[in-house]
Amino acid sequence: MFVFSQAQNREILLNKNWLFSQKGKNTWNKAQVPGCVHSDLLANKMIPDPFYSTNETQLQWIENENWEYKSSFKLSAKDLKSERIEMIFEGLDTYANVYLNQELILSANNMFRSYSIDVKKYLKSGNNTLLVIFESAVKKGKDEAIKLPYTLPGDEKVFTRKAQYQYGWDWGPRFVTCGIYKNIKLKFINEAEIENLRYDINKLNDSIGVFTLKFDIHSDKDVIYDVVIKDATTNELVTPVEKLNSQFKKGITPFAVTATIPNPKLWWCNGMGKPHMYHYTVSLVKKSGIIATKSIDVGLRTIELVQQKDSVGKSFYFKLNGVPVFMKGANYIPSHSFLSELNDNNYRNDVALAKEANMNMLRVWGGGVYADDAFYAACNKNGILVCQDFMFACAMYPGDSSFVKNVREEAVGQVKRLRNHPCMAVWCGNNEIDEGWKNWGWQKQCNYSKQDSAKIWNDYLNLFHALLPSVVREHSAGTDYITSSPLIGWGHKESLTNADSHYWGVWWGNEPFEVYEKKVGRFMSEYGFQSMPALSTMKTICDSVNLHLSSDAIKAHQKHPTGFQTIEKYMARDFVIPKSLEHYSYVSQLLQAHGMKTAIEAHRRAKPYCMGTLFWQLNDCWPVTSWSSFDFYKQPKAFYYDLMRLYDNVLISVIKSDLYYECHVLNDHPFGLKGVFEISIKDFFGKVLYQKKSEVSIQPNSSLVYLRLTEDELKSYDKSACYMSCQLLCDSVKTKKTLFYFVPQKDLKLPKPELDIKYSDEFGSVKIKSKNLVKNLYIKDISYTENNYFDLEANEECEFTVLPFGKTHQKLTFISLYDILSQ
Ligand code: BMA
Repeated sequence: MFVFSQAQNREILLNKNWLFSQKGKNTWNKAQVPGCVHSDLLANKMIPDPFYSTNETQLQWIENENWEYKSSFKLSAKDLKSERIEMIFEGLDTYANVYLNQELILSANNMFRSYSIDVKKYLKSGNNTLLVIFESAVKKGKDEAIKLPYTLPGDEKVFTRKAQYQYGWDWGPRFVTCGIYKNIKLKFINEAEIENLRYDINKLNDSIGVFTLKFDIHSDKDVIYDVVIKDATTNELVTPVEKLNSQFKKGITPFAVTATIPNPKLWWCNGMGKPHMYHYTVSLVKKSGIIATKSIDVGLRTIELVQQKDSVGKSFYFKLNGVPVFMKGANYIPSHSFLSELNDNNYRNDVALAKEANMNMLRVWGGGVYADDAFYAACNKNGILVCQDFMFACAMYPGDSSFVKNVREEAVGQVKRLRNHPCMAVWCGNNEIDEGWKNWGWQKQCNYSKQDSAKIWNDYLNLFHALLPSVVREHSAGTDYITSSPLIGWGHKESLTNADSHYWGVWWGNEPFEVYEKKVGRFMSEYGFQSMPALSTMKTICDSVNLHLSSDAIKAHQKHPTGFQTIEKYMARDFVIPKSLEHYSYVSQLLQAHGMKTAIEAHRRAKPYCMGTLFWQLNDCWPVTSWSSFDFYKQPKAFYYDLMRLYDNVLISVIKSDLYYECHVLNDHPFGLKGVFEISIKDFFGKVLYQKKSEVSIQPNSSLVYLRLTEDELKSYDKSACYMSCQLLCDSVKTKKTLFYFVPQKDLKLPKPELDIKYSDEFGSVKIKSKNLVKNLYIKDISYTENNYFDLEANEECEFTVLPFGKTHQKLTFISLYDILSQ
């Protein structure tokens, strides 16, 4: 048992006592750190809610102003005796001049970097002042843009290393904010420090795991310490005895210890096993006690992106611990327009929702931010692999030496920060820039000369083909890197035979959902369809008078230029267009769910040709109509609930081919399944018209076609009044039922639901039953339960736990597809 040494290093947070003012106005108001100017203006009631109604438009002036933040803190003479004192800025957004006691100590220009400054010589005993002046990123960007002889697609935003979505996106508002968006700390250093704690896996198989823990010891003087490395779970010493007592010269000394684990527990992604992690602590100890201590989680796994030429093109799949795994997941954007509003719990919650939906991969998209540590920690813990973009998206970036140097610093910092998270599967240079340059007409639109084009492309190659992969190689050796996602635009047939694919022929190209069945690539890393958020979410952006599709408020929360027209065009194909906004939102969600089901089932049926499906997009950054699976307030959409079935390891997928109705059973489990498969065709009142029931066995990681029915076999049934119910009953795993309808939703002859609802006061439990089929039963205004928007078969009872009602329980209200078809 060691005690901490008196002299050990310590940190204080400098997040208190901040005031802010518009530069030049000298009117100081309270500010939050971490925070940003928009949140501070709102908290001081100086602006209206940026997310409400059309307020976004009237708040654009903020981005053109400079903003000042100031605070003060006291230090004692004893504090100043520390050998070194560092001020650490974990995140400044973005162009920030920092003055400590009126001396300029930092000019920051990258929100993705953290800065550490030796400030001892500027500090004094008593009161110290800090002033941070943020210059308008928009103006700075524009100043840079005019220095170039050509225009870069992406305008002023590409010159600034700042979250690109802040400049507006097709799902996000334009709020180019600024501020101290992460902690500021002051660190008093008297003793050595442990830096760059990391590990390399040297050997890994079922019988042995060998890895090396590495770190640097940073000391301002020559010292002798015990370096105590312990397994935090068993408390066993890992440092070999001969290495315990070591001498360190002034400066930075690398230290490494190799550990061996017999029969290691591997880190597995969700659905494949447990995401096991080993925990270690590293401490520097001398007689007076512990000088410094750090901990690290070690996830023993190998991950490899396999891109191999084959008879069709080139594969694109991940092997985890040597096993090819089909990736099921989504694209992740920042969960708020104002990043400092997010805390660790928000990140954990997003990852938990991904896990509950049976995902095993998230792609952190390049137009947002490298997520906070809490996000990656949650991914490690929940077995969610991460496909990580560097923060560049849909634009061309400058290539001058100061920009490139800035990017290098950013990349080194981020790669070092993230390299030891077992969730990290691959780094990707950017989002859709290769595709944009080659297919989106930029070169014509911007009227480039041959030389301009050559220069811009060369700058691209320098960043994404040279600099970034070299940083990954240097600081995270062994981690895969791809230059751009996707490499080939969706208009080219090679996009379906090589590399990963963003398929936007549905939505952007207006192609019907059925096209998803044909356009299946090797790894579908983007595709998607919009829907409206729930009415309760829309109520937060306008009053009841404006709750209609043509109100300015609702339109302002749709950022795609033809978003509502596109939704309606698709809606008319399969559904009846509803009259009220509430019904419209409900049907838009069913429509999205229908489209995504078509895509995901096709991707999964195409395994192993296709080895992954990541839809666009998991989440939202404000209340908006978008491609998200759950909205800004974490209200799941209909599609989200279906993901639990679509991404389950066992999926039953029914399709209509030219000749047959086929029922596929897909098994992603690494083990085989035995069970009874039951298919029934039923009418809407529960009468069984057809049934097949038999024993099946499905090999590990494979699929089978269980049944083919011809049109002829079904000709005696009214296909608008019956459906197919398919279920695999297995002892070893619980599987989900799939219901298949033969005609478009608008043609279904649905009966009026006859719901029998039983409330139980105590536990908030509700039992619902109906005499006939209820299609897409949506229970309104409840917080998340494990199911909603589901089909309730005739005489089937379902039970829910909703928020406890207590004695005064409020009656639940519902919408079902019948309400729309009968309107
Ligand atoms: C994808 C993304 C985003 C965009 C989305 C929807 O290509 O990379 O740029 O928001 O399409 O249009």
